[in-house]
Amino acid sequence: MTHANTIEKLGACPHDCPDTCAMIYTVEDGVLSGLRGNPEHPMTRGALCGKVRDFDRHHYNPDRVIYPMKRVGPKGAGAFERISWAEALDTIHERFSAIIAEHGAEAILPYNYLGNEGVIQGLTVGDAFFNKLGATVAEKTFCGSGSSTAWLLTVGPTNGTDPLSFSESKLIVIWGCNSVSTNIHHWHIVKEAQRGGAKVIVIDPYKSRTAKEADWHIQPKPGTDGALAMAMINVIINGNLVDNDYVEKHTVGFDQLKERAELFTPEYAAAICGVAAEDIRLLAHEYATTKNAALRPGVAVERSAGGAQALRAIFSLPALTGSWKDPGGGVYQMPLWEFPILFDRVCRPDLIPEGTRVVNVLQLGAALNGDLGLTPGLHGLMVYNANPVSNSAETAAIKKGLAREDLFTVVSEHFITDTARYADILLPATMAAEHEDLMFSWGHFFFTFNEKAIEAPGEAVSNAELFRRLAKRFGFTEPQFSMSEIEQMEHFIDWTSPKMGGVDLAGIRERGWLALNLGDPKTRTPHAEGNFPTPSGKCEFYSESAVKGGNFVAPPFRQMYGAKQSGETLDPLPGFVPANERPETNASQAARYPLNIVSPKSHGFLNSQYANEAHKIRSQGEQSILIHPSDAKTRDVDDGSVVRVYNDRGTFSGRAKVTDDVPPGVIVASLGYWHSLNKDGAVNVISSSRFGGMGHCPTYSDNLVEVRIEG
Ligand SMILES: Nc1nc2c(c(=O)[nH]1)N[C@H]1C(S)=C(S)[C@@H](COP(=O)(O)OP(=O)(O)OC[C@H]3O[C@@H](n4cnc5c(=O)[nH]c(N)nc54)[C@H](O)[C@@H]3O)O[C@H]1N2
Ligand SMILES: Nc1nc2c(c(=O)[nH]1)N[C@H]1C(S)=C(S)[C@@H](COP(=O)(O)OP(=O)(O)OC[C@H]3O[C@@H](n4cnc5c(=O)[nH]c(N)nc54)[C@H](O)[C@@H]3O)O[C@H]1N2
Ligand SMILES: [Mo]
Repeated sequence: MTHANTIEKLGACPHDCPDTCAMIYTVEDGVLSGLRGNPEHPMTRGALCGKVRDFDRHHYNPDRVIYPMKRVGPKGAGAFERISWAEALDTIHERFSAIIAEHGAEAILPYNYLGNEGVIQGLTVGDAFFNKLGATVAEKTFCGSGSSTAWLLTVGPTNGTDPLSFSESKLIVIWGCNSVSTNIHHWHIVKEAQRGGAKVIVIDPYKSRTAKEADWHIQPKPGTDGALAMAMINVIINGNLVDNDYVEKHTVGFDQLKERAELFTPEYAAAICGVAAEDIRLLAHEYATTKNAALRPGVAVERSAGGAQALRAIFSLPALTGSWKDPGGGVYQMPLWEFPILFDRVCRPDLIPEGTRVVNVLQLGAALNGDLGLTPGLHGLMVYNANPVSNSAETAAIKKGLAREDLFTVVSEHFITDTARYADILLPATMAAEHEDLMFSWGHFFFTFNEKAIEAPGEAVSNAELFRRLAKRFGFTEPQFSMSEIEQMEHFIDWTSPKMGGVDLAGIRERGWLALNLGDPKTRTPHAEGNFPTPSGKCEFYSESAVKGGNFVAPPFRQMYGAKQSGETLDPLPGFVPANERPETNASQAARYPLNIVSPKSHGFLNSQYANEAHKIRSQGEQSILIHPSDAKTRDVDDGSVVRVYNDRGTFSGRAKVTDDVPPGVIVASLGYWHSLNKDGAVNVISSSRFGGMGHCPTYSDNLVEVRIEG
């Protein structure tokens, strides 16, 4: 029932998730009274996940930060007092200016990620401001950077297979992706294909929700996918399952790949990854001999030392078998390259002073504690769209660094998160229904518009408004610092791109979304005739660019221009790289810490978001530690025991769930729980900040720990 003052606004989910759902907000007398999925949207089809089904309630959470505040207790205690916006901006201006005068602008680091994913309010919202300031350039490689580097080297910046094309697939390999929880709208399509006779294979070290729904679950040890994929290549080549015509016309480096793969017999790979040689043969055979065979690797594959190299091997498979020729063949990865966003206009790399240093924010703890040898050291930090104490690595070191009395920290947030507790100045940020945004997607081919539906509570401002205010206070006069959200959309998108199909901003606002003009998903085969946007125009098994060297962290994870280039070189071919922390590679560490921990996403949280809401914690359950009965037995752990997980980097606790969903030697603890609300700490205290190789990706699946019963 609606009444006279009820209106509807077209919205878009702001979260860092491949699905980017189109929503419809209901507003009654200026109050967000409900929302639902937009049934018109071809990909998200009116369905919302459990996390945002009550998104209206999230907006009215009484714990929200709605006024600027300053810290009044010790760092970390979370005691704040309201101040005015003028005082907040003056304090930031004064403290940043003093740091710049004494140490130079590089002593300031912006730390931001994808708390909000919009083109306007998201990852890149503060880049132009901090570039103008001359701050250290932040390299942000939490997610997708290793897989993107692998993708760009192998097939170039192509969109790959449309997720909607999976309706045509006859064999679907979901590799290191828990689609049931993390990509539900793709999962619906996979399920439909499965009901229509497609075989679904899931490759995951443990029996995830998705693995439980598979026709076949293959269980490699974490971080060993490279061996498995190279063995598939070996079987395909030696079994004469190669599409010779496709390989000849549309690939480079077949002979070198063949040579590299020779070592990886199924027996050799089986000893590394723990999958039986017969199963590897069968997997390769079924993949290569089924027409319309599709691959869906998740972000999780990259999270070990060899993850990105494994992904290069995986991305090579459809060119070997010619599956790019079939609708619903090929690979669905992260189609973010396809969106005609003018990142140079958004980020303004031209404003970066020549030679400005780059710091990778996965190493925030080491950077703050003086362990990276940075000169100048860091004296100012601004965190927005991010919660490093929950989501970064080596978080005990981050907390120690954030507690430094001489560090001036600004945080813009919805809530007093584990990170916000350390802020000197805490600023209130709007939620999605309170601002305008345009969402790209890294999981489908649609732009989605988010209309402002209600006024912000208190004095909360959008990220774009925050940086407008900061730019004004610092006297920056570049035109974009005074553009409204809508003006920025006009300026940041290449509206003339053929992919936009002639639709303008008004057109997107009216409908709520726009399908990029990339062809009918039922028949689409983007690389049937090769046409890979690589330097050779072919699928590059062997990459000349890898040997030449350069900067392999793709934008927008790092703004490439102006900032110092790393000039590294990479292996020209895909392959297997053993994990950093592995019994075979570090015996003394493994003797003390014999268990591999995997820390995937929680079904009921979005990274660390919602993990502070009682009803969301109730439905997700408290922090659990999945452990195999044999590992539990040797440690006197019973189902339901409170256990402590630890290594040299830190310790956290949770409740044991004794289950053979995990294999012996592996434990699973999901991400998101807040330190302040959990029993003690959370999973990333044990995570290493060592990179996983290509693209400086993280190593969340590459950590050894021990478990003991608490008390
Ligand atoms: N162990 C382990 N660690 C991981 C991962 C893992 O799988 N395992 N995954 C990694 C991955 S893939 C990712 S993407 C990162 C995610 O890391 P983050 O991007 O830090 O993740 P979130 O918790 O989604 O968001 C961070 C904060 O942004 C705030 N926020 C949301 N919207 C806005 C806004 O509009 N304005 C402002 N100012 N703030 C806002 C939220 O309140 C939240 O506290 O975590 C990484 N960490
Ligand atoms: N519900 C929910 N959805 C989300 C998010 C969330 O926090 N919650 N976060 C969003 C974000 S930022 C991202 S990046 C995506 C990530 O989505 P996914 O790519 O699905 O990532 P995860 O859930 O971390 O891990 C997926 C699976 O990979 C497995 N895995 C871990 N290590 C390895 C390995 O070495 N090899 C193989 N083969 N498998 C491995 C894990 O056991 C897990 O079951 O999800 C997005 N969607
Ligand atoms: Mo992510």
